[in-house]
Amino acid sequence: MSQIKDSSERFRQELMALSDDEIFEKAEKKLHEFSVLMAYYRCAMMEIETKFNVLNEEYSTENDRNPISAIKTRLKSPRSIAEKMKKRGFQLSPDSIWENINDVAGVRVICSFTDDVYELAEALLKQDDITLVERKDYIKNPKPGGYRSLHIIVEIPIFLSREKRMIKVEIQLRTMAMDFWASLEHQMRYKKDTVFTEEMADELLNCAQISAELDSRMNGLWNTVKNSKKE
Ligand code: 0O2
Repeated sequence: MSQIKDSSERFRQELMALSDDEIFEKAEKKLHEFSVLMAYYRCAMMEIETKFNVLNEEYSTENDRNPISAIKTRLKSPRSIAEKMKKRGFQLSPDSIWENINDVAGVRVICSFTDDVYELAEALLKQDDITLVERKDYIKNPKPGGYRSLHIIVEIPIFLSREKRMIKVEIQLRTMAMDFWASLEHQMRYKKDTVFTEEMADELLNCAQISAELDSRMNGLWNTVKNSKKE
């Protein structure tokens, strides 16, 4: 932390020595670098979204069903990037964001069944332009609050006119039930000007267990349906 304080102080002193025009020029340059970086993340996010749309299309033609009910993409806001960098003690610069933040680009894939979550993740990871950086299975090991999802961080190349760049994207794969719980939990837990008590947290955890039970039963039923044959 003291390193950041020192570099902010140095930055402040450097700025004080500059004219208004020079400050404007410096700010414009940084803003441009940041916009370029965000454009790279946006491109990588689009590529991942397309890959899942292709897989969904293939399932639809081969198995007559769509395992994906929705795909959502989001680019982390500049404020939220800045807060994360500050919290982790990193300097706020495009290079540092590039090196230290894995979830600037986020893709959420909402599936029908738990089996679909794992099948889609494996199908993506098998593709030869995808590199797995990190995998966190919060379905097999839910978070203490009850959150469930499969998180994978991957690197994917984007091809620009003069170069190829490897970009990190965080992918969250979950069922509709997991998404339902996570969306409502987020609304309740982070509602401004309200208190979130231990009893409320317990009730949410209870709801997460009911939702996990529902997923498990639906997945079991789905396997029975798949294996049944018409006479
Ligand atoms: P947003 O806007 O949703 O992206 P990280 O902070 O990602 O570097 P961490 O804490 O190990 O490191 O990440 P984790 O827990 O694997 O994944 C963080 C993201 O997962 C969150 O992103 C949420 O999207 C989701 N998530 C994790 N835990 C919970 C939870 O308990 N409830 C809900 N509703 N979502 C959760 P952000 O950055 O919080 O925001």
